[in-house]
Amino acid sequence: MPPGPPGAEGRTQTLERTETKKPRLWRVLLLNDDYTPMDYVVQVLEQFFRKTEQEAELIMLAVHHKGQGVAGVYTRDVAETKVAQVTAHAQREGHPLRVVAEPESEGE
Ligand code: TYC
Repeated sequence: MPPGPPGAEGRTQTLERTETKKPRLWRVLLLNDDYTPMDYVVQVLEQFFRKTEQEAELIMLAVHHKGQGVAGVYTRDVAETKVAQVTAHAQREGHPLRVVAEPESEGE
């Protein structure tokens, strides 16, 4: 028998919770490759991730040197849309740029 007050058997109880949970956020990562032009990556960061030119250059160079870097952090839907939009744009332009989304771990 489920726990609950006597006489409540078979009835559904709704427990109230006033605390709200924040949705887990997702990182959109740019991956380095040898062919995508640096200027194009900077343009993508400005256009799709709303970075200033200076921010975009720093992120692009970090990706170039370290292999990957965070372009932005969003809810899952927005992150997946960014991945799809940037991947499609790069393909149309003939660049092999790869973009992926990954969840931040709990508490991050
Ligand atoms: N490594 C590329 C080059 O030397 C530049 C680059 C940076 C490519 C970031 C992809 O996500 C990237 N032209």
